[in-house]
Amino acid sequence: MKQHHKRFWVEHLTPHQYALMPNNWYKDIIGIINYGNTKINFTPSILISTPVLNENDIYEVWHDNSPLQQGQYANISYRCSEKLLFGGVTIINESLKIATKTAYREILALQDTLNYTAILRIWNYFPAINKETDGIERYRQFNIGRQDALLDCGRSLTENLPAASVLGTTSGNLSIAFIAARTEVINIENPRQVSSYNYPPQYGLRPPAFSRASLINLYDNYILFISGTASIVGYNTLHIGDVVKQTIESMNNISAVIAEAKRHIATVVNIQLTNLLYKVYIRHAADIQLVKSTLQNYVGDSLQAIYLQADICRADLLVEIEAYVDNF
Ligand code: 3EB
Repeated sequence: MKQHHKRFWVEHLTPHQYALMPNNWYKDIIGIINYGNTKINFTPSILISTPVLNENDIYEVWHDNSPLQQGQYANISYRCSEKLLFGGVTIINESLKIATKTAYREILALQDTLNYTAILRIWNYFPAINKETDGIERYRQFNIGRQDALLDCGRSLTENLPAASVLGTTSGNLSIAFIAARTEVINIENPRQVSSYNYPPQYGLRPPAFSRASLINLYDNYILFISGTASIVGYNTLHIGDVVKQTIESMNNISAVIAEAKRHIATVVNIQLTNLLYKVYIRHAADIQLVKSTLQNYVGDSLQAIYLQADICRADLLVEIEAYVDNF
């Protein structure tokens, strides 16, 4: 994805590749998600303890080739351009519910203060996602904090919701990265899946709040962020215990999301499975070869993906896949 005629793009770099970049390369970075162990010296960046499978750390570097400003707002470090705001926030609090509520209130307040109309994409990470404390699973505590913040800030629980991922790390605190935009965002749902905000109460009394993808026209090009996507049809987990079938079902869902994006904007002909940059979260590191070969069969030789070990937000999910693509 390293194509410098683009005004907005992302690339996945190893620490070695990052270290070799020339000095003038850094100037258009709007933010970095730092997967692995070693914290890099860049602001904003967030360190996410999801082991990178069979590799070194990976730096997910987001570029915006227009004038950037850097700032700090409460716990959020950010950079912004005329069109985009990239923020990173880590909150330390014994209560995950309070940490989440704090982070989201700060994010929504910053978005309002700087006048970015919508959050395009948000990545949420915290340890022990499937662990119950005080009789409630931590993913559900996160959902309570997120919904509380949306309500406190007067936001809809069903509209203008970002594409999102929520994954369990091996250590660290609640860490969130987000991208907000001033341009209108098209929120995409998946006709094969019940919308997250309509999940029945068996998945938590306070449902999740995210859209399946977000599509915007940025610098005269459409870009699409696909949320973390799993083996869920309707609202049920399918293929319990079968990582290969879960991978195929996740890809069937991503295919449906792409078709839905084309239903909204017919001209996005280059938004195709073969052009996506994938991030694959695998619960059991030992499953990587099965997941990788299944994806290679599904997508073909052009597959571009990174593989991280992470816990998924339902204990019966073994794999989750997110993706980014532009229409160039
Ligand atoms: C799902 O479809 C799988 O709570 O923001 C994926 C992406 C999932 C985002 C969220 C949850 C979230 O329900 C889990």
